[in-house]
Amino acid sequence: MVETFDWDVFLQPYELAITGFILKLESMKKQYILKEKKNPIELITGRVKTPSSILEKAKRLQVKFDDIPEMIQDIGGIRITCKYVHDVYSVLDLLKARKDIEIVIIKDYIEEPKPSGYRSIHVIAKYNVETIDGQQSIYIEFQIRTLAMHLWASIEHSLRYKYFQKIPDSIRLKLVEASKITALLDDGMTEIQKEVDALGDGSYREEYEFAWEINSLKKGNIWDIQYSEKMTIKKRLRIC
Ligand code: 0O2
Repeated sequence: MVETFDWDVFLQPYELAITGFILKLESMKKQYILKEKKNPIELITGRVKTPSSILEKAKRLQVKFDDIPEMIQDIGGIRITCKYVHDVYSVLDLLKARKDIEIVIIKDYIEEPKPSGYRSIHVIAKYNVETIDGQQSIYIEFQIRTLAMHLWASIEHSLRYKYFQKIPDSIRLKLVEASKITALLDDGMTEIQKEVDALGDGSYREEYEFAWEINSLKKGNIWDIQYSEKMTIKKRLRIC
């Protein structure tokens, strides 16, 4: 059964969903920038698990092959990275307000980090994909985290692979300590942001943050923005 299984056909709706969602979220980010509102989204990435990674997870969780679509709920994953912890919760609210997904589970590993030290918010949602055979409901996992949480998770994730999921105790303990430091870093950054907000005159702050976003546009981070829109914004800020 597994040998003859057509993974391309199976994974196609997930690829469609992830590509589509990245676009939708990039568009939200663009709207914040164009409307000169505080943008909580820093980076949006996505991936579809490989067949070997799906099978490895199914084996680890003792999930039968036919139950994979129902039981492995992170085959399609979207990761949203933010600057501040309060931005993470703003993005969570944005997802909650969306009509095109049905949220099934929210796991708050910021409020309660995993024993490994992992911190993030996971949202499992149902999403309907239009296929030539009609609508297909699939699960997507959204991971929302700060840049500091992401730094820790990326390093820990690669160590898990290096040590085949069995990180030596001494390193595991150091990772837990490092995770606590990233939490302190997040708190420290929020403090700084609050102080800047309290000190600064609002118009200066917005202008500054807007200029920062425009810089991102110039660097091509938001590549789908119309050239004419870019020029209007640049002229307004006199950064042409
Ligand atoms: P990849 O390469 O990202 O696909 P559960 O604990 O089962 O109730 P959870 O945590 O949502 O719920 O599920 P799971 O299956 O443990 O983890 C899903 C994904 O979350 C992982 O995918 C990781 O991306 C991330 N993750 C969860 N826990 C950790 C952790 O302790 N460290 C790191 N670095 N990432 C974690 P995959 O399949 O591991 O890999």
